[in-house]
Amino acid sequence: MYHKNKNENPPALRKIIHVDMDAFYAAIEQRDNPVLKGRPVIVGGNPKGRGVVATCSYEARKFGIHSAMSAAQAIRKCPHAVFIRPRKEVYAAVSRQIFAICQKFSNCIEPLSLDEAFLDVSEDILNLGSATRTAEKLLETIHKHTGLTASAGVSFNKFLAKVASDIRKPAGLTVIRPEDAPAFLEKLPVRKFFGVGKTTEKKMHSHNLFTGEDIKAMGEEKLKNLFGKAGKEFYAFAMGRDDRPVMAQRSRKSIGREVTLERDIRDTGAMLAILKTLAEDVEASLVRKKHAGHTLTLKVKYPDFRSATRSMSFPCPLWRAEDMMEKMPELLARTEAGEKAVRLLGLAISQFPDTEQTKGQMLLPFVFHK
Ligand code: TTP
Ligand code: MG
Repeated sequence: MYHKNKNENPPALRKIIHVDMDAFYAAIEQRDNPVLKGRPVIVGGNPKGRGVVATCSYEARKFGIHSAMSAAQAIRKCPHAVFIRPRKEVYAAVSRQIFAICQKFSNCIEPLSLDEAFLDVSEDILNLGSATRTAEKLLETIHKHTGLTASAGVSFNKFLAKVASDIRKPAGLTVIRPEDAPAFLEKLPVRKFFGVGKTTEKKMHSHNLFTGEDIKAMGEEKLKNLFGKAGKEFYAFAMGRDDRPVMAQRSRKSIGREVTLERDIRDTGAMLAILKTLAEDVEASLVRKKHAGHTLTLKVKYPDFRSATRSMSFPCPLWRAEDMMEKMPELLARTEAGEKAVRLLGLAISQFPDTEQTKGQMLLPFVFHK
């Protein structure tokens, strides 16, 4: 018998965005020096020495130039390319600016490099309605604030989101829905699988493994024998399974309070009364530290010790208990509190405008490009 009860629903699929800037270093150079727009630009080490290409503009890629190629070879392929030495400080500052933007779209962000990150957007903190819309808005916002383009992939796990972001580069968005994943994975060349480099690709080819379909057909046991633990993963990926969580870096600074209740309670009115006292404590602490934050998070723990957090972000930083409480019924309604009793309640304010992530923005003027 199936009860229409939240607890018994299968766990919802996650929604993950992978965002990656286009020709990152080269695009910054073209942005900062308009003469370079539309031209082949190579950012890298000395072509007269042993320098290598860090990256190049899409115009230069047409000549077969790519990252890690020797700079000397790159110049031979495209003698009229403009060669530029990296300005790492500038790239790092733009990177911080981009991650600060990402933080407005998700409370769970895993930066992978200067120009790339995963965002878990299962929770729709901006109420945009869908992960696709969130990704569109993210790309738009990055472009508006930095003048640079990025590409994004949206799917229900990290592997698929990352593969997707590469499909329509530059300035592209690709969504792989659960129902489209099997067909997509079957056609996917093995080289695109996470963990498959040149060597593994060769070995796979020698065993007649060319696509996801071949991996699936070989089966887990045989793959494990051939590739060890990685074989098991390749099989899982081919089946559309990848449970790796988006690992938010460093616990972001937050100020919060929580309380374990003497008795479990089910009455939401009573919960709000307790939350109000916690909010007043948080307000006092924020005032003492001269802080205000963009994100309000509610935490509840149920009698079975499972817990849930729900967040909301605001354009203006919050610090008053009154403002926190105005939103609290809505946050509480997004949990199972009430239908279920709770044993712990907590709330926190985070995303302070003066955190490390946003400090980086000060290094560069926050220019709004059309
Ligand atoms: P990538 O995202 O791999 O490349 P990209 O952003 O230049 O181009 P794409 O549009 O294909 O994403 O790397 C990000 C930056 O990292 C890149 O601009 C320069 C730097 N980088 C190196 O310095 N050396 C390397 O070998 C690679 C791959 C990147
Ligand atoms: Mg990139």
